[in-house]
Amino acid sequence: MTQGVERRAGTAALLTPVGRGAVATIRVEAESSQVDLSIDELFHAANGQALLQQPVGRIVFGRWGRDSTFGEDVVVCKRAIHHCEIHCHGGDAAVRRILEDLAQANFVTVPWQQQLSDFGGLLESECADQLSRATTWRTAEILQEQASGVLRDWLGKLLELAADHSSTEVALAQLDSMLAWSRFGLHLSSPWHVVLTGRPNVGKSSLINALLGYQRAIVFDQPGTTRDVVTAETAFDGWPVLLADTAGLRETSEELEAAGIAMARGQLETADARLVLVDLSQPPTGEDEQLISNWFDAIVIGHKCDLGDCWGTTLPATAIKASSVTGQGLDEIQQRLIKQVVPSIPAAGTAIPVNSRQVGLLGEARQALATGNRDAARDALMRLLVEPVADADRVRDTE
Ligand SMILES: Nc1nc2c(ncn2[C@@H]2O[C@H](COP(=O)(O)OP(=O)(O)OP(=O)(O)O)[C@@H](O)[C@H]2O)c(=O)[nH]1
Ligand SMILES: [Mg+2]
Repeated sequence: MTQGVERRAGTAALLTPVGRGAVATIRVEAESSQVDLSIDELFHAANGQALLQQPVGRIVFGRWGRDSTFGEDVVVCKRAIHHCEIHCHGGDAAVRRILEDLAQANFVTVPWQQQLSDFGGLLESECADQLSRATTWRTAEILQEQASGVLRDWLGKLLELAADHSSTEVALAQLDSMLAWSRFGLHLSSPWHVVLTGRPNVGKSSLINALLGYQRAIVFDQPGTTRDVVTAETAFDGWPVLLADTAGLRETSEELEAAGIAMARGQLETADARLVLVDLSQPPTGEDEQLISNWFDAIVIGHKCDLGDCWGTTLPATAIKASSVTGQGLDEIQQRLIKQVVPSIPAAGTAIPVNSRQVGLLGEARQALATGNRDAARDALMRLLVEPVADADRVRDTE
């Protein structure tokens, strides 16, 4: 082990997002109960007691710095015998100063994810990392559940099943049901991507604005208005969705419009769901019909239904008649979209992988178990809990 590692008193991590805020929080985690001793030189409690004497959970006001007369006002709370939180002014200077003082007291500054992983476990740290990216209560709740033990408990039971020869089938079934939530799990921290497409002027930009409830995209009565891909994030029924408005699809010799159309096609290929719009006030064209048949799993919208219906029975029976002017059909579009991207909702307590590393390792474990390689399956499952130290890190640690 390196000398630096031996001398280390612990770690300090900034919990609040980088940048200015009203209050910043620094979490200090000592490798022993040294958190009291090392911080006592730096923290002067208003109640005159040393940190060692302050009970766990008490919120203590005081000043920070070797010279308390010029110190920062802070609030310190011992959360456990070896870990405390320092709440200070949210500006960069106060945070930098406290972290520098802690570094002098041999508390290494680390990202919060690493601190959590060192002391709380890799799985929990990964879930918390995804939780910090969640944009809705609904997704945050599910991630919180994974972080608070659901994933770890499931894994513990699976390791037992995988070790027992007679339980291979059960273990495989468990892995399959877990892997079935992969796409869902990855979307808890990143929105489902929904692309609106259709011929020029069918009302794609108008519909994206109506769904968002504000004017995000330019609407104009001339075809070929939208060129770039215009995106906006929103949530339907608590599920995060990224809506993308694209250039109207048509043959064109205009270079700029053609570039927009190429981008639109690229977006369509990779989308999680597609809305194909047709203009009900105009008779169907070959381009409309081709779009509908190319994207057979898309939700078809018979748009501008307030202007009459030139389509009649040509409109697919499953299409939704909608109008961005009257608001007709907007609720149904949202419901249908959500049904498509979230066809089922996990019951409380369901274990769900939340990042691609977890999905990859579960896939590896499944593959290994299916081919009778019990050791490799166990290895992949164990790596969910602890990543082996890379060779380069091991060399550095022994220097
Ligand atoms: N009556 C009626 N008019 C609409 C509706 N939706 C859009 N429009 C009109 O249709 C025209 C084109 O709307 P846009 O939203 O710009 O159409 P677009 O599909 O984005 O057009 P491009 O960007 O050129 O491909 C505008 O004049 C809108 O006001 C609707 O539901 N009802
Ligand atoms: Mg447009």
